[in-house]
This record gives sequence, C-alpha cells and structure tokens, in this order.
Amino acid sequence: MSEPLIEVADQAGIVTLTINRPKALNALNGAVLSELDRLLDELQGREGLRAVLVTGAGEKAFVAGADIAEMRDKTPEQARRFARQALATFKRLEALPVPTVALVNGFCLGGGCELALACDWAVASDNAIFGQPEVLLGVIPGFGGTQRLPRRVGPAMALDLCTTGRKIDAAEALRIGLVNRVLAQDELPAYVAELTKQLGGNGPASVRGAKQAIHDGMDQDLESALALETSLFALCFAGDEQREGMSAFVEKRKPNF
Ligand code: CO8
Repeated sequence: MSEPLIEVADQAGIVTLTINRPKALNALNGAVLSELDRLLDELQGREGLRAVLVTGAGEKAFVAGADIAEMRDKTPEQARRFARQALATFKRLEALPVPTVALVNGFCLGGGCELALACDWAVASDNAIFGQPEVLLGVIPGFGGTQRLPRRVGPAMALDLCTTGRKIDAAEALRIGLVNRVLAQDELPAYVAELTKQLGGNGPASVRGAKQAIHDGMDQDLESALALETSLFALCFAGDEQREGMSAFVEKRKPNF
C-alpha cells in the first residue's frame, strides 16, 4: 500500500498532521492540498479535539514551498485556481476552533512559511530555515504570505523578506516574532508532550473561547472587540467549566475539566 500524503496521529485529542513527501521536501502539490482540506473538514466537527499540530516528515524540511515543478507550466487562470485552493484550505486550518501549532523542523519556505503562518503559532527546531523566496522564481507569495506575514512580524520586516527573498535562521525567526520558541530538533517530541499535558488539563471550552476572542477580535475595532470579549467571558459562566475551575481553586484541589 502506498504511503499516505499526510500522516495523522491522535494523542488524547491532540492531532498531529505530518505532510509526507520527504523526497520533495514535503512540497505542497494539488494532491497534498486536497488531502489536507479533506482532513481539516473531518477535524472541524471532531468531538474531543484539543489542538492540531502541523509538521513535515523527515529531518530536513517542514515544507519547502508549493511544488515548483507542478506550478511551472500553469496559465494565469490555473495559477489563480491553485492559489484559491490553498487559501481556502489554509483558511479552514486557521478557523479550526482549537489551537493550531506549526512544528517547523527544517526548511520552511514559500508556501511552507505561509502554511506555518496559517497556524496560531509556530515552534521551530534550531536547524529551521524560513523565507519567502518567491521573487527568486519570478512570482510573489500566493498562499497568503503578503497578508499574514506583515500581520505577524510587521510590514517592514515582511517587505524585507518578500522583496529580497532572503532566508533567515530560527534565531532570527524568533527575534522577529515569526516563531514563539526554538528548540533542538530532538526536543520537539518533549514539547508536544508538554503541550498535550497543558492543553489537556485546561478547560476545553475556555481554550476555544480564548482563541475565538483573539481571532475574531483582531478583525474588529477595539471597542467592538472588547464587547466581543465581554460576551464570550460572560458565556463562560453559563457552562460547567467556570464553576469547576473556581471551586477547585477555593477547595485547594486540581480542577477536573
Ligand atoms: N517544489 C518541488 N520540489 C522541490 C521543492 C519545491 N518547492 N523544494 C525541493 N524540492 C525537491 C527538489 O527538486 C529535489 O528533488 P530531486 O531529488 O528529485 O531533484 C528534492 O526536493 C531535494 O531538494 P534539493 O536537492 O534542492 O535539496 P537541497 O538541500 O540542495 O536544497 C532547498 C534545499 C534550499 C530547500 C531547495 O530545495 C530549494 O530551494 N527549494 C525551493 C524552495 C522555494 O523556492 N520555495 C518556494 C516555492 S514557491 C511557493 O511556495 C509559492 C506559493 C504560492 C504559489 C501561488 C500559486 C500559483
């Protein structure tokens, strides 16, 4: 039987999606994007889902970009369709109700960097290399990079990266806020275990509420966004989690969510 294009592992509701084309440095072609879309659709309504981690197979790459060989002969209309397919899939990833984390293990270039940007945050191994090198191929980022990168690192740094096409290492990615943490490659499994423990111990409805407040609020003016926070905060008091969490504190015990 042939290898799956994306491997799926589920550990107590923490689902890891591993892009599995290591010989092509996990480059995103149409087939991988379709499979990712199908899996995300399935995850959207999965009961007990706590978080989704995205990573790449092998030690060399997270994702080295969209598949250049597949893109080379596209007409403008085909390129538009391909970009729209990827944007819709990345939007689906971004809109998952639980935290999503890119575990960046190696090259994270072009469409790979854009995939990482569609996750809530990224953790990189110390050998990771980031970049938006599209201008070196005669194109611009087409999977959301020109929009999500400036929102993550600011417009000046996004312009620097997108117009020079230069690659940056994990330390610089950390400094500019592209990633949240840098770990040695062999420390990534321990990070996943720690995250599983942390998120697994928190109230699932409050974790989803915090994500919703931040994501939805970012697209609104401050006053509307604060009103949204108030609504979601008040909603916490309608469920069991708030009573259990606060009772556990008062009774000096661990909450059982
Ligand atoms: N697409 C297709 N194949 C790739 C890609 C890619 N992005 N990256 C690597 N590969 C393949 C190589 O062709 C090679 O295959 P083979 O063994 O059959 O020759 C294999 O992976 C291993 O790669 P290398 O031999 O090149 O490995 P190196 O260690 O020498 O180099 C690099 C690693 C530096 C990562 C190098 O492979 C590289 O520069 N890759 C391309 C990186 C890049 O430019 N990415 C951006 C692509 S463009 C993009 O993502 C735009 C998205 C928006 C599209 C808009 C819609 C139309």
